[in-house]
Parts: sequence; structure tokens; C-alpha cells
Amino acid sequence: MNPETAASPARLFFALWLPQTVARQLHTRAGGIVGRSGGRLAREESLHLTLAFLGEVDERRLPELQRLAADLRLPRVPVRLDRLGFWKHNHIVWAGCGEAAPELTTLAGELQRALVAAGFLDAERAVTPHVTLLRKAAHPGELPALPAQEWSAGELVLARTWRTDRGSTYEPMARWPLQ
Ligand code: 3AM
Repeated sequence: MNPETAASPARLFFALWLPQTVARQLHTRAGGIVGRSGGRLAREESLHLTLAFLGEVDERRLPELQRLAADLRLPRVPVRLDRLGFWKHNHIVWAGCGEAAPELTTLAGELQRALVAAGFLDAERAVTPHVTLLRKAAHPGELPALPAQEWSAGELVLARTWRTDRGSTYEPMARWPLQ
């Protein structure tokens, strides 16, 4: 284990991870914005679309959590990211979509329902699909158009987030196929 992260417990979340080509595109675009907005660029290999945030989970419950995810058996999710935006309330620059595919809404809903039923989540939360590109950013001004980035997500990912002195890092720890 990285000694820098050893003292902070893992927090977990479910997400769709970006394919490498899409992650590279978006990371490059975010690199062109950071000069205007400041803030911290998310690492290319960490780019993801969060479906449910669990917070700290007792590691003795990990097998139960893994079974829950394996039992979902949901279809692949078409994802289309076609806009960049900035949220003032949490200071992030993101890539998102005009309208989420019904498969994405279903996946997030089914996943969250199962997590609530098993006591991993207090309540379901609406998901606003987005990929965080920059954190702690100031208003970037007008953002450039984003040529649509499309793919078919074939895996549900359980990831951990580590808090370090240099912010959070994200690490996939288990994956389940979507078909
Ligand atoms: O990377 P995004 O922006 O999709 O914002 C956190 C991040 O989302 C979110 O979970 C993802 C992985 O860390 N997150 C962190 N703390 C949270 C909390 N207390 C949270 N979401 C809801 N409640």
C-alpha cells in the first residue's frame, strides 16, 4: 500500500469508466481550459461517470457488496458526452450529456435500489451524468463546444477513492459485465 494513503480508509463508489480514447480526448480538452480556470486536472486514467457514492464501507461487507453487483445483470449503456460545463456550487468543470440514455437511468436506479435495500446507501439520489474534468476551478468563461464522444459501456466498476495530500485518487477494484 502506498504509505501516503495508508492512514486514510478507502471510500467506495460505483461508476462507468471511460474508454482510453475518450479519456484522452477529454483530458486534452480540459488541459486547454485549466489556464483560464485554474484548478486541478483529473488524471486521464481516473476519468469516470459516477452512478452511486457509498462512502466508507466495512471491508467485511465487501463480499456482500460484490454479490449485489454481480446479481444486477443489466444491459450495456450507450453513453454520449456532448457538452462541457461548469458548476459554481462545487467548482468543477465537467463533460456531460443533454439527455441520459434510459439504460443509464435504469442502471443507476436498479443499483441504488439494491444498495438502499441492503443498507449500503441511506436513500436513492438522482444521478446527473457527468465526468469531472477539473476540480477547484474558477469560472472558465465560455466553454468550447465538445464534439460528441460516444461509446457503449460494457462494465460496471466498483472503485475506491483515496484521500492524499495532493487530493483524491481513484482506483477501480472490481468490474462486472453489462450485456
Ligand atoms: O467524480 P465525480 O464528480 O463524479 O464528487 C465525488 C466523485 O464524483 C463523489 O463521488 C465520486 C467519487 O469520489 N462524492 C464524494 N463524496 C461524496 C458524498 N459525500 C460524493 N458524492 C456524494 N456524497
